[in-house]
Amino acid sequence: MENKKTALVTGASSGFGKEIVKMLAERGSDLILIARIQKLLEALATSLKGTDPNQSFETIVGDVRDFKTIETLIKSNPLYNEIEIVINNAGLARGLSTIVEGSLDDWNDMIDTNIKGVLHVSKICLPILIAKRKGHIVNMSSIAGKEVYANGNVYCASKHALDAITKSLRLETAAYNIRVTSISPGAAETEFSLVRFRGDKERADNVYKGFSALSAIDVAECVLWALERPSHVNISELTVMPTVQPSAGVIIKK
Ligand code: NDP
Ligand code: 8X3
Repeated sequence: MENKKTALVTGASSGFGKEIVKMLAERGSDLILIARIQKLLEALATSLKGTDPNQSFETIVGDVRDFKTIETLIKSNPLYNEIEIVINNAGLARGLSTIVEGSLDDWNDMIDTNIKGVLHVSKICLPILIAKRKGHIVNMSSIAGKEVYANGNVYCASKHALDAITKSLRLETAAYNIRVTSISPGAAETEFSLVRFRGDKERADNVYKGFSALSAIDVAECVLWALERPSHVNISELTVMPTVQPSAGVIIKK
């Protein structure tokens, strides 16, 4: 990055978000970390402290689905007016089933988090970036936003919608010199499958057996690379896949 910047990262407590936070902290950024589980968030913030006495690590225990609450929490944070980078990373899949057998609660969870959560946080932070006439929004999409796979229906739809939101944001913010990037990873080994299968560890572990999945670090490095381009360069879209995953629903396992 061209100089030290303040970044807000949603879904900061685990997986991609956690690695993005660590890399940004190493580069001297002040950070606002958002997730719902306080213990994990605070453990991460504590582990970051001490790298530089002048750095600030703020935590917000909040749910991006709840606009009113997250708006109050973000706007009252001491770093709010300094935000230049917004990483919309919080997201999840719930279940893997046909539409006829799908759970309404699972659909609402995915739509409210992966679509509305990004809209909420963008709406809250954009006025700051617009006023500064600079900034960078990075949305964590997925290969599921470009293709569909069997029984992935609503998760894939949520990420397709996110890609539409990202393109719309780009149209709305280019005049203000704001960059908007979409990162679309394939299968990456994080807590993602454990969440998708509601704590069924054996089923989650099986997803990653027999091939080298992406790591959270692999994906975080892509985000940092996009952030670190010069300010006149916008990485619009970046798709990153395991070598043996040639498309969303195909993984060549040993
Ligand atoms: P993890 O489950 O490891 O991390 C998800 C993070 O999001 C956690 O910090 C979680 O914390 C937070 N989160 C979830 N729901 C909410 C919410 N409503 N409000 C605030 N925070 C929330 O998954 P990943 O790191 O793998 O996933 C990150 C993003 O990457 C997601 O958008 C996912 O769809 C996407 N992705 C994942 C891929 C993969 O294969 N792993 C591939 C492509 C994209 P907490 O539960 O405490 O709130
Ligand atoms: C997660 C990627 O293909 O495992 O977004 O659903 S996939």
